[in-house]
Amino acid sequence: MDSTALDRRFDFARDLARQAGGLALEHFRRRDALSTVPKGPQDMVSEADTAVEALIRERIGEAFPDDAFLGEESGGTGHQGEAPTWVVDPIDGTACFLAGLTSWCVSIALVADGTPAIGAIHDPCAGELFAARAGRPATVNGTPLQVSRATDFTAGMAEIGFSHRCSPDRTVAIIDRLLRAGGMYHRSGSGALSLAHVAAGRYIAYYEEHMNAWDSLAGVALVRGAGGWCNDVLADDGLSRGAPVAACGPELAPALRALVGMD
Ligand code: LIP
Repeated sequence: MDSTALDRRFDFARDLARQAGGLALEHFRRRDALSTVPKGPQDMVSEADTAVEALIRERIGEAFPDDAFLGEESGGTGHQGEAPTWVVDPIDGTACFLAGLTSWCVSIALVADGTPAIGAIHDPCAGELFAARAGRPATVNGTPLQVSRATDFTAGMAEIGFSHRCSPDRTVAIIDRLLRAGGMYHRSGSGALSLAHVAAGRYIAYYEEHMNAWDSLAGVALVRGAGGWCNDVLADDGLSRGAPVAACGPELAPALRALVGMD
């Protein structure tokens, strides 16, 4: 994709993330009245998720009708991966959202030329808009982001995501190894927002055994735009199948890959 076309989409994505976050926040304030549907253990979808995704999908369709779309709640346009593809989680951290906790966000990514070229993550409760465009520094509210320079796990908290799409065994073993290495784990409930916080240097690392593309791709763009390392989550048909996700600053990457078995 040429630079001008990517710039247009980057400007659009940040504006859309702001607008979608505002709508999500309106629903958050009336969450007790929202209708919800269970999708699985610890996994719900609410009318807020569907309304926010509908807004995002409609605006993208109007602005870039030839681009493809893949959303957590409404699925794909059928040609995702062949054309520039928008990958969207309207509310990442739905369980936290519905519980009245503030650890949730709107996550919008664009995959172009086989890589997460744009990431926009809006945390309306914190008033933070994280943005990444390939080839430029990632930012939060316009300020450049810098990943942690930690060289070992004792230097801060590692965010460990989990969902009941997986067995607990592997994640429990990784947490055990992390603690025995002098590290500390944290789980926020929003993988996208946690990856944004890795990009900001607030967590020294992130790992989750399986993340869907709409949960991970915007955060991956942010981590890389902040000078960090992340595994290739689009390998092995990751756009449709999801993937394990590991992310951190460059100095910690060998230790993180060894801890989670990504050597
Ligand atoms: C969430 C993911 C997170 C995972 C949570 C949940 P959702 O997505 O972002 O990585 O650990 O269990 O799946 O369902 O809130 O959009």
